Amino acid sequence: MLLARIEKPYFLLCLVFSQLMFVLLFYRRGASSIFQGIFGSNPAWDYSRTHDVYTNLSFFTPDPEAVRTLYCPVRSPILVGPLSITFGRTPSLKKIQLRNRYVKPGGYFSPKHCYGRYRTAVIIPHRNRESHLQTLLYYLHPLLQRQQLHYAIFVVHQAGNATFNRAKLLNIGVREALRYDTWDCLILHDVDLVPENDYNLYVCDTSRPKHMSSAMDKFQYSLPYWAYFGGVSAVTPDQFMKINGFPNTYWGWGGEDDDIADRIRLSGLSITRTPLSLGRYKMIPHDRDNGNEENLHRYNLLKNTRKTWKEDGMNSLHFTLLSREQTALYTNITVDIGEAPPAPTEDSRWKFF
Ligand code: UD2
Ligand code: MN
Repeated sequence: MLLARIEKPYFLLCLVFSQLMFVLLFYRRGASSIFQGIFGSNPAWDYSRTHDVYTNLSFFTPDPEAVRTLYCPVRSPILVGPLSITFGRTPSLKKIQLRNRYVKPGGYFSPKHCYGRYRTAVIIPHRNRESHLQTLLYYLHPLLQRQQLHYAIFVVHQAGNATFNRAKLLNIGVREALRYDTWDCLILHDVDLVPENDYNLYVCDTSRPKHMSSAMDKFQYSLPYWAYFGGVSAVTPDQFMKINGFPNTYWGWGGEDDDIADRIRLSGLSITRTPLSLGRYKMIPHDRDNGNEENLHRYNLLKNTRKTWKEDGMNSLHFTLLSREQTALYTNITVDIGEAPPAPTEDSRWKFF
């Protein structure tokens, strides 16, 4: 019966086609997301049973007798999984400081019992979102400590009222973070995204840029589209330099995340993604900020990424550093990044078509 069917050419064609589609899907989205698509979300994590984000931190009470001799294990033994996250009252800086007694000025931390195996810099672009920043610090510090990382948090603050430029601030954050220390991993992190599971490790994949916020509550815990690269991502310094960093030319909301995904592809790399069951984030609800209006030129810019990515990025980054400050919970870098160029006139706009 099967043999008779196989002899029919259209049946063979269908078979080959469906196998090709399957291989393509595997390659693009990873096996785990396909299984999740078919069987629903991974039952291994029960997000209805969550843990306090400060669980197990007493483990870090330093023992004056202890001598650090070994590297921390690859997977920290004190992780707890799904976390309780609520966005009620903003935790005060004082409270966050009290609960994170071993975080050093500049937002540095190094495990006390072992040598941190991974060195991670978290970089946050910021303006006028102090309450979001405090909420993120309240949740992120204990999570990173439980992961036993050697880490620091850098906040790059755009001074003035010019249009916001997320990608350029991230470029600056990388350049500055690398002046302070050597890092295995750079985590580019929106200020308003809080991770829901401490098994979502803040470390890099050494062969591919990693998109970490694959499942956000604002998109019903699914990926909005397959090339999506917004929110939280992790790249090694080498990967970041290979893609010439992020574009400096996207002013206002939108487009820069797609440009980054494009430059990853154009430089010969590909994206890996944290599985949907793990890459879960809650976004602190907010309206669009003043000074971060939708970037209406983004589609024109995106059409040209292929031509521009080698000239627009880390190798064309200019800014004025206004201050570097080691606050109790993070390193604050304040910069003047200039202004968006004047909007193209009607005449020049036509040249794109
Ligand atoms: C989405 C993406 C984000 C980025 C953006 C388009 C998610 C969760 N995130 O964010 O990564 O691609 O679209 O540009 O889908 N910010 C400030 N002050 C401002 C404006 C922005 O600090 O006045 C920072 C802050 O870190 C914020 C980030 O820029 O999280 C992105 O801006 P957004 O949160 O307003 O945009 P959103 O949520 O649509
Ligand atoms: Mn947001």
